[in-house]
Amino acid sequence: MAFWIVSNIVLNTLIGLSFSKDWTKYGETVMYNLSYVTEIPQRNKLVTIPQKTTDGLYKKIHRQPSVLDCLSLYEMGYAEDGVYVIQPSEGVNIDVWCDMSNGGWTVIQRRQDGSVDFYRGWDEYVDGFGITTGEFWLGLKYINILTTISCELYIEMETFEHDNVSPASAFAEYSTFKVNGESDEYRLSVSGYNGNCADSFSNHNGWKFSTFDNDNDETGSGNCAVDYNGAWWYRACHACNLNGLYLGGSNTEYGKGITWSACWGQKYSLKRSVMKIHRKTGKRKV
Ligand SMILES: [Ca+2]
Ligand SMILES: [Ca+2]
Repeated sequence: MAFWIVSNIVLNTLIGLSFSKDWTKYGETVMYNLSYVTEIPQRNKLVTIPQKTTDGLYKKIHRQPSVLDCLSLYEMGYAEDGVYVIQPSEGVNIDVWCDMSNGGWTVIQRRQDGSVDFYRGWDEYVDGFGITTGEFWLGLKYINILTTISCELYIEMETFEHDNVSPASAFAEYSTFKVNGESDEYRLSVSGYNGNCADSFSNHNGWKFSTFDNDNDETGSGNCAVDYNGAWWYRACHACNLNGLYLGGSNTEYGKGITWSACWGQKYSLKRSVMKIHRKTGKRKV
């Protein structure tokens, strides 16, 4: 066991500490180098929170199980962006990327380099996939749990500098964002747009999630997920496709890329997109 753990640390170091969802399966038995373990006064039952150290290793920090999301951690004083474990409901421990710079946002999707394939089926979209430090989809079942408490959504979007398109980047935020549970096939509620370009998401409000192997879209036998190589709350079919193909800027594949049509049309695939949520009942950094 000890040897395996050491090997795992070495392996993680070699692969640049790609910090995947697999962390939680090591649970509380993980024995990282004790010099990286910080004990914090505890109440109640413990959960573990790994945090990246300056040398790239992860330390365990013990905390009480009131860590609903990144906002909880932010309010506890964690100020560094990075991977943390949260417990959005009892017995559900997941590692997430926390954007602390902007006040404790829980990131649910990130595209930035095309290193992760997002054209995947239902089960993977439910469970989540990718690398928490890189490109990933958190998972519909977790997004559902997180949004059972009233949340807002913030989307960051960025184009390729060399394309010189306008605007070069944009944000879109929604004062209401909720994803229903599996029995309702993760139906979307999104409204209350504010942003600095234009809204391409509100007209997906009220639709179920669709993948190439679970067609819940507004078309008949056609399947938007197949036609547009993504997975989304498709209608017939989309105004934005943030889980589309990483096509790297201007392209001829109408609607198949990472698109946000109201700003850049259906033939421009973004360099970067980040979707993150924030519980509305907590304090927010201004
Ligand atoms: Ca279905
Ligand atoms: Ca269909």
